[in-house]
Amino acid sequence: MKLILAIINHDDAHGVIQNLTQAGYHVTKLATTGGFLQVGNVTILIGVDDERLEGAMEIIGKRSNSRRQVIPATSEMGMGMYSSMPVEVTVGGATAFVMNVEDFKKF
Ligand code: 2BA
Repeated sequence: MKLILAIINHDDAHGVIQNLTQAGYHVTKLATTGGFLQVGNVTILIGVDDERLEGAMEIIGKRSNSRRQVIPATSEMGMGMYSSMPVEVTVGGATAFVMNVEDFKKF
């Protein structure tokens, strides 16, 4: 069994979760915040049998779009620091980690 931990852009999260659920995957959604942009994103946890891993990754990849995002110079970058110029970055798609699950039980 595997655990997928995927960080998804807030705007794509609804579609990704809907498609995963329709395909029979069990999904847990967490409200998270990116450390760099300090903007809300969505992290999903999916426990899957090995043979269903590829199917879940395919749905996540298909439903997540990368986009350019600009943070204005007035935004704090953390620890009281401000960028002197607006910063533009390409934000995924989705960033997905796949972990081996040693044991899984439901009580
Ligand atoms: P943020 O940390 O807010 O990062 C947003 C985007 O800013 C990143 O997009 C990347 O293009 C850029 N970025 C992040 N850290 C940077 C840095 N130190 N220097 C320059 N540019 C930087 P993505 O890579 O697509 O990441 C989107 C979100 O996914 C991230 O939001 C973070 O919440 C998460 N993430 C990405 N990679 C991760 C990782 N290795 N571990 C944990 N979370 C990760």
